[in-house]
Amino acid sequence: MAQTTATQLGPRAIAHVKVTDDLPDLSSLSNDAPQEDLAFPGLPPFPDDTSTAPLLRLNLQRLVSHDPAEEDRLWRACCELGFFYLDLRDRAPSKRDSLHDDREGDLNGEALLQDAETLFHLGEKVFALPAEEKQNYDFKDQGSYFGYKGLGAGVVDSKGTRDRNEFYNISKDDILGVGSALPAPEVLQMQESRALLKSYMQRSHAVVSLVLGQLNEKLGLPTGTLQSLHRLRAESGDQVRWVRSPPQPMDKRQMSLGEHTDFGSVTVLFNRLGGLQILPPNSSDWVYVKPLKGHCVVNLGDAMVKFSAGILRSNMHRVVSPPRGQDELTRMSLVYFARPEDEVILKALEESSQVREKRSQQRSQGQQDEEVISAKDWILRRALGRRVGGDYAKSGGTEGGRTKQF
Ligand SMILES: O=C(O)CCC(=O)C(=O)O
Repeated sequence: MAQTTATQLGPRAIAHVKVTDDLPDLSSLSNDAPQEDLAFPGLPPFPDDTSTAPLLRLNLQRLVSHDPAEEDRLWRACCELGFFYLDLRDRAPSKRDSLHDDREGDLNGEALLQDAETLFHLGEKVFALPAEEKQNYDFKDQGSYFGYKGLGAGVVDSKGTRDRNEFYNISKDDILGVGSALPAPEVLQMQESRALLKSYMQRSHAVVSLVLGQLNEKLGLPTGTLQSLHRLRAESGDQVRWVRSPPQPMDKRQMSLGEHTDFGSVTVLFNRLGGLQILPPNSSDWVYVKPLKGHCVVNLGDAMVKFSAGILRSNMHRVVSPPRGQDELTRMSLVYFARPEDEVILKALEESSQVREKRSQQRSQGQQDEEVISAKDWILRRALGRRVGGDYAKSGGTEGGRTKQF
């Protein structure tokens, strides 16, 4: 019998990350194994003998204080893998730490961790609603990807194989009052829930802005360029998502969420059980990303690939059954997807000489100019293409050939 995610929050020790050491081109990202106990209390341990992805472990406080070595590591992680851990611990909680404060721009890792933990519980309440009630909030037929998607209502491949997860997407614009409010179950309409979601969105967005600011600098873009395409209070497809995957029978396992690159700019992800896997560059072996307590996983999406003409990487990932020992549990994850503002055209930012140079190399090699498409249309096309009855062929992103997408 599946356990709920409440059980994903309790004590147990995990020794340390086993860093995969046989991946080509990633040597500079390996050997970053934490020596401390970063296990999730109460959960069966992530198995020590399972290969894990060589994500760099970056530290929020060091990035905030512009530690040059940490900024270099961020750049490397974003160019070589497009995925990294971010250690959110240790920052003294803000003095005005109330859900009712308006904290745009507030970077507070501990408070973000706390919001994420509380949101895991709220997510459980949403998924515990009767199936027919949840179904009222599936807005696919109205051309929206916000709201609920039932178990098996998405596809994981071009053959139309059904997914094995349910998820609920909540629009940032709805919660911040930038756009119109969508119908939602009562538990999400409560003032307390909306305040929590608002806090989590603002804090996640602050992390995203920090990452964008540092990438902006490394790309040599005019100050504030990337941040100006991702203003918190501008209309965008930013959303919070809970993903819930029940355990699968051992002999009938398949992907819970199909392989993909993220559609948007920067993703902030919290999970407690294994299941997320990435396909490292130049490798055909999928490897688990081991969840670490006190950390989120950050990854770049296709918009960053397009803005940087492929200098930055959005990596393929998917969700499968958790590894041995964790595979009888229901898995839940919590995601903040940051996307460019709706009207932003996804194209190389040639104000950067690095990007201009890269584009000129690509043109000289015969690569066509990119398709002219707004962030809104790109995300809609990709998200709805993965629903049952959608156009799967149109759901692809920049992964189709890193050298072809422009
Ligand atoms: O559940 C996870 O760990 C990842 C979720 C994900 O990749 C997605 O929702 O796009």
